[in-house]
Amino acid sequence: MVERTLAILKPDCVKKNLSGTVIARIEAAGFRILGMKMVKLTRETAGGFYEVHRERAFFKDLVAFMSSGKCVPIALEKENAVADFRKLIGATDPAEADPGTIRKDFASSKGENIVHGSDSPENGRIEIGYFFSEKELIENR
Ligand code: FUP
Repeated sequence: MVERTLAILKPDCVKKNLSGTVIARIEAAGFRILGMKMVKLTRETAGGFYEVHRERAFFKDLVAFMSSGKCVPIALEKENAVADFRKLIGATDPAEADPGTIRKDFASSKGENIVHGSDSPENGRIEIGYFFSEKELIENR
């Protein structure tokens, strides 16, 4: 089934000048980019995005990190997009990520792990809506 998923190039990705490299891997894996923008999240916006983790011990650090520099949210579409994107990026902790995945190759820690990927088709749609209006999502090239 054709699905949508949200990628976010996190502040460590942008700061390490890896945005182009990561986007190239995403495109090479067959994802279509429906929308892309560069944003600097406030603490409030970052906290809202990760609301489900609010009670977790790492929440404060996560919000500080996600609001520490520019991010690039990217709305993606593809057959089986959610699972395929998570396979492309690898496990949350780069130490546990498979060889050849984006996090294995570029991430420095579980907290600073280069890229976000939605964990279900439903969350993909919700998370895309957090950053993009419907008219910013362009299906035909
Ligand atoms: P993922 O779906 O791989 O992005 O991972 P989670 O939704 O479980 O976590 C979201 C973000 O919280 C991670 F990208 C980094 C941060 N995190 C930590 O810093 N420590 C943890 O133990 C788990 C997550």
